[in-house]
Amino acid sequence: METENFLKKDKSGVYSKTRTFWRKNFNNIFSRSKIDESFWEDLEESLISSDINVSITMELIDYLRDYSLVESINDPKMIISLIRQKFVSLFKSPTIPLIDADKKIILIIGVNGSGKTTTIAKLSKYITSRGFTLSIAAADTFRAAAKEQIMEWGEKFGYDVFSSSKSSDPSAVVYDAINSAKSKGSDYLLIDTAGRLHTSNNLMEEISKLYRTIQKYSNGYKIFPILIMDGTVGQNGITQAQKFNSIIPCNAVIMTKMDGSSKGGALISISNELDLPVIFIGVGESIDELIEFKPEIFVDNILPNI
Ligand SMILES: Nc1nc2c(ncn2[C@@H]2O[C@H](COP(=O)(O)OP(=O)(O)OP(=O)(O)O)[C@@H](O)[C@H]2O)c(=O)[nH]1
Ligand SMILES: [Mg+2]
Repeated sequence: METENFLKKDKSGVYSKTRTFWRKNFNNIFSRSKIDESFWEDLEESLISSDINVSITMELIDYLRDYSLVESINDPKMIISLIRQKFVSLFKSPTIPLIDADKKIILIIGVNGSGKTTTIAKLSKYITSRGFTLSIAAADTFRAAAKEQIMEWGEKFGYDVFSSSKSSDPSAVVYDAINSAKSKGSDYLLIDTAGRLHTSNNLMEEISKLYRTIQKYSNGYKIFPILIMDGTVGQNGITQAQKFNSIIPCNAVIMTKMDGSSKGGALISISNELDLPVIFIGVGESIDELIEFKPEIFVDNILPNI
């Protein structure tokens, strides 16, 4: 889970799918002998097909065109480093760290099946392995299986899971969970919520109410909402993400299932469009398969190495 492990692991493949896709897509373009009109057209097409959105692509191409004109650059390889800088700058940086001296309530939200419950288990390990104590609130009262899923992880890894057999109102569960976490002195409270579609008004109202409850009774905890997004959905998830973020202003995004996604450009587009940092990526189903996301490392891994 550490950055060093990630670097080691990456050699064997965290970004290998994405890298293979990007290099296949871009190597041919950047190994050309000159910059001409077809170079710009092919570059534009390849960026868009790699899930970089149209407005970012257009802006980037304009910038690169101007730069190569002014600096009289005619070798495609010479602009790779500019793209690198630009890509890295498009990622938003975290304003508040997930882990610091402040106790936090981490509210996990997102659409159905995006990986919320699995990510809670992974984050729990990440946080406790750094010496912090935590409680988990099983506030997905929609599905009985969700509670069981999180209780199983809790039992297996010794996390304190708070759930309620009485209440089907997630706000009530969370209210009790905050008090319980507070009385136990937990440093973190992670809240699992039911998946929902951004178009479901009732369920969006329910999560909004849950958020208001947390704000009202946060009891000394800082609130750190995280949006969980499925990496295989890529850029198509942007509209739903915007809706979630408008109802609950999030601190960060975690992109899951990056092991099954090859385009990768969506990470750049989403971070930029939502104005949110991507702080972790999920790269598998097991508890260790969560990686701190570092834009520089990601970008270095996908751009051609010519
Ligand atoms: N390959 C892969 N699978 C993942 C990853 N994260 C989650 N999954 C799988 O995605 C599926 C859904 O994960 P959950 O954690 O249950 O998703 P959820 O968002 O809690 O789902 P709901 O509560 O139903 O909305 C499960 O089969 C997970 O094992 C990941 O990073 N990589
Ligand atoms: Mg779940």
